[in-house]
Amino acid sequence: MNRDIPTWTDSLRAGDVRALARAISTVENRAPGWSELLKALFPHSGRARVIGLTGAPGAGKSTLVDQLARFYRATPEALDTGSGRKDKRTVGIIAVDPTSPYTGGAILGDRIRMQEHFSDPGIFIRSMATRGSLGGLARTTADVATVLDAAGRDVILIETVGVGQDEIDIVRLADITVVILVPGMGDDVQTIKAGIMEIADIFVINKSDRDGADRVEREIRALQSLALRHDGWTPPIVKTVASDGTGVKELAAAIAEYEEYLQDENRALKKSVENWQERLIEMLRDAMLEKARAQMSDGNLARLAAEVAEHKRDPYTLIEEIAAGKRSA
Ligand SMILES: Nc1nc2c(ncn2[C@@H]2O[C@H](COP(=O)(O)OP(=O)(O)O)[C@@H](O)[C@H]2O)c(=O)[nH]1
Ligand SMILES: [Mg+2]
Repeated sequence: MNRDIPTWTDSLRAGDVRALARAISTVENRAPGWSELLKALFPHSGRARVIGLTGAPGAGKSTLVDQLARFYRATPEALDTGSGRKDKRTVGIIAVDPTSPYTGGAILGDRIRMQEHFSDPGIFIRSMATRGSLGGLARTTADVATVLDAAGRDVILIETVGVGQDEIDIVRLADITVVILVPGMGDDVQTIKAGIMEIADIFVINKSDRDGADRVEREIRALQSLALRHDGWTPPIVKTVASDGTGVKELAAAIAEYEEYLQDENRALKKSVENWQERLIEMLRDAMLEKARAQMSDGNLARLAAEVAEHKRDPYTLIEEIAAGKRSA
C-alpha cells in the first residue's frame, strides 16, 4: 500500500479524479495508508481558498454552493486577488449535511444540473458521512479538505448545517465563513445568538424573493452594533435568491473583499495559526487516546470499570496510571 503513495500522489496532483476520489475515501474511512497519504499530500496543500457555508436546513445552502461553484468556473477572475491567473479555476465541494441532496457529484431531482456537474470535472462534489466518522467529523472534514487542496482545487466549498458544535468546528477550519439566513424562519435570531454570530465573516440572506428579507437584515445589523468583532471587520450582508442566481456575483465580490482584508497585516496567517493550535490539540488528544486504548483491551477496560463501580479502585489513580503508561493489558 505505502509503496504506491508517490504514484498515487502524482496522479492526484495531475488532476486524476479517480485518484482523488480514492484518496478521499481512504482518508474519510481511515483505511490503511491514510496517514501516510496525508503526510505526502500536506506539503502540496495550503493554496486553496476554503469557504465554509452554514445555515439551517432548507436555507438554500446546497443551491447556493452549486451556484457559487458554477460562478467560479465561469468567472475565474473572481478568484484573482492579485495573482493575475486567467486559467479556469477548479472547485471542490464537501457537503457535511445528512440531508444534502448531492449524490455522486449531483443534486438529486435536478437532472439538468446533474448532467452539467457530471460533464464538468472542474467541480468535484463529495458528501461526507456524518455518522460514525472515525476520526471525528471536524477533523475528517479538515483532512478531506487537505486532499482537495493538494489536488489543486482552487476553491473548496464546505456546506454544513449550522446546528451543533461539530458544525461550528467545521466552519472554523475555513478561511472564510458564510452564514446563510432566510426570511420568515422564525429561528433566525436564535440561530444568530447560538454562536453563529461570531463565526460569520459574511452574512447571506437567501430567499430574498420572500417577504421579510429587510427585517432579517435589520436584526443582523442590530446584533452587529451590540457585538463588534475584535478584528474590526464588519461582516457584510448579501441578499441572494440562490434558486435563480441573483446575488451570487455580489456574494463572490464580498468573499473577494474579505480575502483581501485577510491578506492585510498577515491576518490570514494569524487565523491559520489559531486554527492549527486547536487542530493540533485535537490531533494530540486523538493520538493519546488511541495509544491508551491500544494498551488496554476492551475486556480489561470492562474489568477496571467494574472495579471502579464496586469502589474497589479509585478512578483518579487509575487514569493517572494509564496516562503515565504504567498500566498495560
Ligand atoms: N424561493 C426560493 N427558494 C429557494 C432559494 N434557494 C433555495 N431554494 C429552495 O429551497 C429548498 C432547499 O434548498 P437547499 O439548497 O436544499 O437547502 P439546504 O438544506 O440549506 O442545503 C429547495 O427546494 C430550493 O430550491 C431562494 O433563494 N428562493
Ligand atoms: Mg443541503
